[in-house]
Amino acid sequence: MSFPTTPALFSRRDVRLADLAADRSATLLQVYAWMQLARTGDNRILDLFRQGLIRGTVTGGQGNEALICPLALLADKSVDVVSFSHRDFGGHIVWSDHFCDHLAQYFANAGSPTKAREGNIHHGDPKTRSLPMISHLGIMLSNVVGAVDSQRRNGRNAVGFAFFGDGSSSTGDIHESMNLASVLGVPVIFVIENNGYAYSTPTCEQFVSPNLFERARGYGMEGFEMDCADPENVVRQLGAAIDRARATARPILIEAKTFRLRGHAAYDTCDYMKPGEAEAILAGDPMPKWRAKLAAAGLGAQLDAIDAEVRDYVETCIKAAMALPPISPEGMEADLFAPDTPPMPWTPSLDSGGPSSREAATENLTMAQAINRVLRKILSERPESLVLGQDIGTYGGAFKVTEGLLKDFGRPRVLSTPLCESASTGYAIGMACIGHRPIEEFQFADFATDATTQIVLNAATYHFRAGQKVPVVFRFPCGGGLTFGSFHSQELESAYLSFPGLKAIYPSTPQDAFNAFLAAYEDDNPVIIFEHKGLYRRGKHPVKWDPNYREVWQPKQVLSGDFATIVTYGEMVLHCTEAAKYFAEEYETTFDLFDLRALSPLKLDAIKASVAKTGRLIIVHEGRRTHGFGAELVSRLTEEHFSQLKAAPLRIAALDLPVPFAPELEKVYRPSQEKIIDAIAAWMG
Ligand SMILES: Cc1ncc(C[n+]2csc(CCOP(=O)(O)OP(=O)(O)O)c2C)c(N)n1
Ligand SMILES: [Mg+2]
Repeated sequence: MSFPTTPALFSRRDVRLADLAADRSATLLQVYAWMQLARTGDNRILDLFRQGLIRGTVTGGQGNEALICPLALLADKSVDVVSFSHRDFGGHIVWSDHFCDHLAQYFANAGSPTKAREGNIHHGDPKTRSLPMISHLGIMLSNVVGAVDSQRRNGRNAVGFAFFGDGSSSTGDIHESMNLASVLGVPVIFVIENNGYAYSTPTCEQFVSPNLFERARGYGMEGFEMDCADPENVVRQLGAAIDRARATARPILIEAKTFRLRGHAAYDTCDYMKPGEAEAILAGDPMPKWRAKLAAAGLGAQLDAIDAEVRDYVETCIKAAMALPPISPEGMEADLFAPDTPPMPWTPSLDSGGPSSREAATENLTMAQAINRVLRKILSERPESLVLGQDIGTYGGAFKVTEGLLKDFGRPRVLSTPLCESASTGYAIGMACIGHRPIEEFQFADFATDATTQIVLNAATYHFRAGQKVPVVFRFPCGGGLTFGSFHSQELESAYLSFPGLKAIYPSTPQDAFNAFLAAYEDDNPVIIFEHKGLYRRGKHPVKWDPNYREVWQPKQVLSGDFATIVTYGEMVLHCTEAAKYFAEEYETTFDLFDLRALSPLKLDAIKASVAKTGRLIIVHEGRRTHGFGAELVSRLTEEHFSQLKAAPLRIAALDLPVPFAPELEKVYRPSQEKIIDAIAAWMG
């Protein structure tokens, strides 16, 4: 795409404190020029929205320029990490890319950096560590923490910038992220853009203590207030803070007093304000005041020249960006997942030359041991790997699956996190955006619900909306039968996999678990591994290095027969195998039995062929029936062979209840070998 030549005025995107000392006027004019470009851009975007040429909505940054332009100019854009918010158009245009790229994002045409899959300011530039925001406020903070930590682990002296408004300051993720950054010692500058309102809600309805920056003390970090009426003041205060964060590797909280000059968004009439209030806010606009100050200092002619050049440049760029062709839907489905990559060069043995290398060809291991061994292998052979989760270090995890890893690989590669599922997950996502490949353990799969936004809306959508690979493995210890009750026993596959963009494997044997980790680890997409807790120590089984470990993405035929096709996964594979053996012995009735293994993407060809052969289908899973995974399987497996079916498909699943606690109740709730036999027998009629 050929865009208008960028004027010399905008050829420099950096300002350092030393520049102010060396040539104060030139430096302030440079800051002014970028602020004027941001303001003019924002104003014109608003006009174009009102003309119906931009869709969705626009949340203008008018009033925020004096914060965001100096900040982006001061950042070291060769190493630093940022995630701009919905008021930060000025930051985007300084950080990277041509002004037209940012406009094309609003026009949602072929030039859009998100391929028009995201609207207005939901873009970034992952290749320069500008992490595109999702709407959910607060979510991006922990991504910045993880990305900065990734940079620093790779020897780059990076600082991060994470933004939130006075309203967003009330979310839980803000707290989790600041605490995490402080505990881990990650130098992120958390910037509260306090503009007095969140949508229509004034700060007095948002929090009680008037000084948000004072929260910093509670997190053990420095905090201060910054008046953004004077950009020179911002350059000086912010520049010094960035230097401190970089030198000390400590986070800082800055409460920036900024302005929201145009209400919340394009459609906001501000009628929730007191009479005259909106006008008073507009009158407080720092831009004309600062301009007058600079003009009074003798820079009037230069300012006039800048204003004229900005006006022309913005109009030329709008024309160029508007002239781009409309977006094509081509490739949209293919882009959901990052493409497959070649296998990693694993040592062809269970272990590696790591701290506990053993050369045995085959060993008998429990599933917990197999996972421990494969984590060791990954940590030994892949320097970009790390494992994280609650209590996974000295304690070895709630199920002792990570036992001994801390001793052998040390912190921070084996990282016990504070109790903060959302921020830990966001941290892992941020690391994955930079080049690390984290493996995150949830203590129980149930607690992943606290990280749902990070998993299903952030990680899972990243490649689709930004072309960014997010290689994270999420370990979900799941399933019931252990008297753990409603909040420690659930099967969550249908909930999570109803969102696009996640891969998932649910192994039923120690060998498959070993293989699943290698296959998931080297995948460039977020992958959930469901680990049934009841299988962790269900006997020892042979495990060996399997060069075909990627076959775990395909179903495995466990038994062959002709009466019906049984499809299942997880612990139910064991129950179904026993049930099928019973029918073979007692009734001379045999089944094709498939262990699905990969729940996403579904690979159903072999199973469809089996259904075509047997004409009967039985789905067994431990999760609940309604909206359960079986509904999707039945539909997909019968739609092609519906008229050839000899019987209605049978679904065996849990009751539509929370998982009850007492063993007598849980037995009734969950499928068991006996219940599977009874259900099939009744169905056979
Ligand atoms: C978690 C979440 N809840 C609600 C919204 C809808 N929303 C978008 S912006 C906004 C107001 C945010 O206020 P503040 O954090 O002060 O930022 P400002 O818009 O003032 O810059 C709301 C409620 C959202 N994006 N995310
Ligand atoms: Mg606000």
